Amino acid sequence: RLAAAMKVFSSDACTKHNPPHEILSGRLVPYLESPDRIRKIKQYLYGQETFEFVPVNPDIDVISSALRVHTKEYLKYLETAYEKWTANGGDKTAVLPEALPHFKLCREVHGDVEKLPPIARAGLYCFDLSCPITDDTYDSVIASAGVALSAAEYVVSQSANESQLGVFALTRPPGHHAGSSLCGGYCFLSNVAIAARFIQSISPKIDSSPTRVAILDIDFHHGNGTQEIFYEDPSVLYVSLHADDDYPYFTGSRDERGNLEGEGFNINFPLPSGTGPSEYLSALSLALSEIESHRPVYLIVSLGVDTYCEDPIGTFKLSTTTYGLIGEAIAKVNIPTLFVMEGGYYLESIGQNVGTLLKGFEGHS
Ligand code: OKP
Ligand code: ZN
Repeated sequence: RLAAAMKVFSSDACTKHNPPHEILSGRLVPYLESPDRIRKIKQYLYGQETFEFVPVNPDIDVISSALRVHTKEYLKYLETAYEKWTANGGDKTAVLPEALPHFKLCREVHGDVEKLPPIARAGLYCFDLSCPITDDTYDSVIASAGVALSAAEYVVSQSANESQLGVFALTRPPGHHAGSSLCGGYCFLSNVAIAARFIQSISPKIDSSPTRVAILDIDFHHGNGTQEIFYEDPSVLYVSLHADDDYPYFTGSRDERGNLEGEGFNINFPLPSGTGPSEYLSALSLALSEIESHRPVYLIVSLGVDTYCEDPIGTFKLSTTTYGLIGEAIAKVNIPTLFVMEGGYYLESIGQNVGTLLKGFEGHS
């Protein structure tokens, strides 16, 4: 087959969000999810002939697409939080919650949340402290979703011409921890979920049922947000490989299998700390057979490379070579595939690891 370059969608606005620090294991450290992450990936992919950079489609309505996944209240909050916070004396650096409505603190949040003081309101929409909202955050999260949407549109438009089509959405901030009205784990909007719903909205329905989509999440961490969003939906299969004893700690077990009509359409593969290439590739092959049984029309990959041996917050032992094999294994499913960037924090190798996986998929590793 002719070696056409893989399309890479990106947006400069994805680098704007840049909180100065976070608290990691009790230590105040520079924010790990930095704009340099995607600068490094771009730098590597630019140096390869097999990638072609494409800007986003400005005509896509990102907000309406995000509203298929997230609540109106949450989106409005993300848009206005910084302004209201600073107007009420909050620090100019970023919005960060002071109190969280833990279920042992209160059974429910009473009254009109819009009337809560901005300092209090911040606690309603996050499950950890890793999502500071700066003056630039909203622009970046909308741009990030726009990148995923533009790439998704391209995948659908080209799917008739090429079955083994692969497209890369270079999103940042990442998305797989974000729920329908919840941020956490550096994630604000669920880029992958927004793309999945968009694909279903623009692709022709077969027998009036929604187009089957599968999501394969290979980030080191469990994608609790993606799981939550599709938990009762049989049309979107969620399959995740992740560390069993790590962040976000309270989700990702094998017995989380979906609910109601969605039962059986959520499949978790928790793996032990220290997992190396051969154990990882065996689990991946089980995950891919589950995906094939679902007979999806499209595959979306939540692509994290924090499974790399040198990653500062991961404990797996994958090598750059392993990523080429992962790409090859995914290509064997042989359906149009949208790769969406998630985590990966070892800057020296992040570009090479992402690029090697994508080249493995394209068959020119
Ligand atoms: C995001 B992704 C707590 C910080 C905990 C968050 C890790 C998020 C990983 N303040 N660390 O899945 O790569
Ligand atoms: Zn991760």
